[in-house]
Amino acid sequence: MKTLTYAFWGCIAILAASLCKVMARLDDTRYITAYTGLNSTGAHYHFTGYVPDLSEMQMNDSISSACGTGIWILYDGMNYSSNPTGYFCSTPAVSKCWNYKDVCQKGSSLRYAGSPYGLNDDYYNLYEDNDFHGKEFKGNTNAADLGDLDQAVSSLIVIGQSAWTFYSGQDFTGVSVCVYTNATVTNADIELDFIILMDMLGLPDNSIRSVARGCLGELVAGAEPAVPGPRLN
Ligand SMILES: [Ca+2]
Ligand SMILES: [Ca+2]
Repeated sequence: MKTLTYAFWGCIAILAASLCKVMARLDDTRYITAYTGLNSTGAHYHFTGYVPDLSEMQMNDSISSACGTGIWILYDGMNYSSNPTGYFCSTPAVSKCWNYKDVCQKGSSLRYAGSPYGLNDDYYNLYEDNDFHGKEFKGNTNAADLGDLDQAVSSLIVIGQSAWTFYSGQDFTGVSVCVYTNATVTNADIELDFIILMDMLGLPDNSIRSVARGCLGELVAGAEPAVPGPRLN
């Protein structure tokens, strides 16, 4: 149902927004509630999945603030801005509210990075263009080739506690780079580990052709590895 909701479930209209936040469950369910006004005010819509066209919810170019859990990416254009010149805005969060900067208040599509199941499950998202724009190839298992994104990946996000190794050749061959997560957001006992790479660090753009779980690479990006090796950042 395409319903524009004006009052949060369980919150009586006269209650302050802060009380509604207290009532919200603190768990690891990924969601984003987007508001047309700053500070969680105005019309709002609760999202749990990909939204290629926010106009279907009457939220195109109108999101000013949000509350949520996960790494949600808001794009200037529809369909995740296949034109990579558009901006993107993202706020990794666990049960947190934020305002979007002015430049981010023209969002037309929305999607998350990470597993569709557990918030902090080991997972990778590979994107066709810089800044997480365009098509994606994603998963939680080894991939000997990247399908449509073969020699096309320009940015990536890794979530969870496993390292992943990215190769310049199909079938886990060629030059390899190992990527660990390097940042964490927490709230109570809920944890979200991630690394956001807007370019490919030591590998040339559009060079990734396969990916394997674990740190099997010659070069390392992200958090300090257990066995020190050459580092890229
Ligand atoms: Ca827009
Ligand atoms: Ca590319």
